[in-house]
Amino acid sequence: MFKRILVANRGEIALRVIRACKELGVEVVAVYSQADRGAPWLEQADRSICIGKASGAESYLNIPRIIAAAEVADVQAIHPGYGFLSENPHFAEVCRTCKFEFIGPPHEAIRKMGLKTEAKAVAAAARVPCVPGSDGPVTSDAEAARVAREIGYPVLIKAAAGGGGKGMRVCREESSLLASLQSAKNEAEAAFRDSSVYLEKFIDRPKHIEVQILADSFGNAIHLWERDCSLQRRHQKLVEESPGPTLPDKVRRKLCDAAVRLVKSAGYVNAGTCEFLLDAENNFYFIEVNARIQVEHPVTELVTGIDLIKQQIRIAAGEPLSLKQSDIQQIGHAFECRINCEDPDHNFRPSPGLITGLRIPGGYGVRWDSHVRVGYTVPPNYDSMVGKLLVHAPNRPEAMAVMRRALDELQIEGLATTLPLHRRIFRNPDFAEGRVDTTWVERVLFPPKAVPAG
Ligand code: MV4
Repeated sequence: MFKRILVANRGEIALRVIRACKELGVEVVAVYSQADRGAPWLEQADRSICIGKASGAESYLNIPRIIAAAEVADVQAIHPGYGFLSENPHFAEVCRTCKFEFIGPPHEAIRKMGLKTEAKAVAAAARVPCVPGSDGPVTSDAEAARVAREIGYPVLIKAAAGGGGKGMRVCREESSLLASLQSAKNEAEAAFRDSSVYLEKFIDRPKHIEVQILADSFGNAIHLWERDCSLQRRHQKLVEESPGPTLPDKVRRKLCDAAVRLVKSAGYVNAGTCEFLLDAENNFYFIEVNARIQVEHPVTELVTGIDLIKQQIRIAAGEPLSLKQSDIQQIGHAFECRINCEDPDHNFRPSPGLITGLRIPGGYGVRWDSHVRVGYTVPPNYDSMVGKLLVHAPNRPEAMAVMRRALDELQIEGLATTLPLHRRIFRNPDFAEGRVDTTWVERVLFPPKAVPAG
């Protein structure tokens, strides 16, 4: 096992990694930006090192600063958390070159999975169902028109280097295809400096199901069942759960086995997630791999009883997986609400600032993963998540009741948060029946305002 690890992240996930290290008996070094000087989670680290100014580019995204801190602190490994440098293949490669273990996949696997058409090709070769579409990026307007006609409209144009919805365009008929292609390419070039795009059949109102996997460096890979992350607004997830409600057991098993075949054939190592779309007939289609630990990983921890961060660290330290597939049971039901300091009544405008009051929920089946406390000022520089409220209960209705109770217990004063929206969701009859998809929040909770007549 490592003697000392550096956490190249901040906030909730930095604290999550610090806690795992302490339990493993590993020393932990935190880095922080000037905006995070004196932040609460830094007290929990054995040492903390300032790496620069508030902006991400000058701190948590600055590879030379982070490597310098790792040298100074003499660590053996670096945990990137999520966001920031977590899926940057260049950073993973620099870590290796500088003789630090990167606690994540090999840089080759990150790079390959970052190219969405490459990931789809690996999936197809592993007999994993993919959305019908172009083989790789489209190379001409004529090819795009031919493929679109073959798969049938509506089609979705996606950025090959993308993910998370950037550079996506729905196209409903051939007359608008070339204009849609051009604007998707422009957006892809601006966002990823790579204008390549590919085509897929547009799946109407899909659910978003993802499968958590763990793979070691000896060719062993297992899944830890699925999460349903359909509840999102503008590609920002609001609620995640496991198991997926309404997912038939037979489909669940096929989906999870497909994810394991995919990561095995990709040469993937460490923790990762395979994302699928599920259509109204319960057909599933692979869309992409997330080559990192995700925000919602504790949902899986609650139903499986496995600490995913500790597993990541053990795998990076060269240990073989001590878990067999048959050890991994999905027990009861878990939910996570992401609590952001954003105002849902004002188009989710950010609401950073001083936390003047805080009542943290507790009791049976409740977990609060957060880096904030009374007197802490949420800086405006980074993402706005102030905490993740999780619950676990024997079944979905009971888990919903625990979540309603915990949401009512939780009070955050001094800034606007998404808490009132979560209270609404957990009292919604559609949600109670699992009758939601990736378009539900925007269609049902925030319908576009009717244009006044006249
Ligand atoms: C799709 C789709 C429908 N059909 N692909 C959005 C982000 C990226 N990860 C994939 N996304 C989608 N791909 C086809 N062929 C609908 C979405 C989508 C979505 C997917 C997952 C979670 C939320 C979403 C919200 C809107 C659209």
